[in-house]
Amino acid sequence: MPVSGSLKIRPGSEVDGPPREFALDVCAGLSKTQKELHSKYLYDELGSALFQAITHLPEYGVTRADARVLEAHAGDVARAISQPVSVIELGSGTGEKTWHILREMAGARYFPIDVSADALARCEHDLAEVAEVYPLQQLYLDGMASAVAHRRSHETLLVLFLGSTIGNFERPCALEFLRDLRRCLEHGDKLLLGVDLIKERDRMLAAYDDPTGVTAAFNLNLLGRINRELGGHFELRNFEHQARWNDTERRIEMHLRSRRDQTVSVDAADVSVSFRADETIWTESSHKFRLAEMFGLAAQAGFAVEAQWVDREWPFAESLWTAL
Ligand code: AVI
Repeated sequence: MPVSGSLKIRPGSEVDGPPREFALDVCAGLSKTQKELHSKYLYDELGSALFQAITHLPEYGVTRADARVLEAHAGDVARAISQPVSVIELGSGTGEKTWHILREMAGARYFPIDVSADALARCEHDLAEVAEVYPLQQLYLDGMASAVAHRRSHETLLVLFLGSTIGNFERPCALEFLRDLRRCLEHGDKLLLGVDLIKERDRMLAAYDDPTGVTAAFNLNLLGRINRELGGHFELRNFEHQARWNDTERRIEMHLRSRRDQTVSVDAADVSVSFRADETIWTESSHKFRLAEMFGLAAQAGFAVEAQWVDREWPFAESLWTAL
């Protein structure tokens, strides 16, 4: 039985960036005309737990669709790749969805990359029966560099970037990121990219504004995090979660709307910010894709699309690319 490996970068390295960086980003973001906070700050311990809860919401079909397509086509993915393989997953979490892929690739090495030590520990435990697991607690590209440094000769790399996380990048940044990934790979290596497709507006909006209020809590927690970590003085009840569909940019935007005129200070960021009633803080974008646009995106990033599989229940695609 494959055993878990010992290539680990353990807690202690501040993958979230130090509080100073958080404070500077808060100060810069809240000073803009359209106030904004970077979506990476949504994921502290509570935010990550709330995101986990989102994945179980009946209205949020993304995670289940991703898992269904992977389960149905794990064999097709495995057959498209010459062995031996090392599988590198960006933002693996507990690696639950990847189990099916690894089971089809007997003896593969698996490098899950994530910022959560707890998720990686579970991943290492749960997937040890189907792969040699080498957890990397790092940011995506740092983790890629670590995994690639352990590449063996005659080995193919398969990079997994699932769950439509690429949709959280602004489109030009997504392309830049895919190009950075390509630079880490060799000709013939593969990328499996999960993307959420454009669907009926109401379905998309409900996925980001559920009646249970979990997504609202996920969004508002960002203000709570600023209060806890940076001495912020946000009164959370004075803000309200909003999800909007931006048809021009083809994305869902999450905002926090100020319910009234108010001024809020954040001690560690040394700012005092005034809000007008109805003014918003933009906290996240989730871009949605057309199946056909994947060909252009792949080509611009130095890949060719080899296959695409789409879920029937919730339009979501798994796109398999080959590095040119
Ligand atoms: C992690 N990411 C792909 C999620 C998304 O759908 O954009 C984050 C999320 N935000 C609100 N709900 C889910």
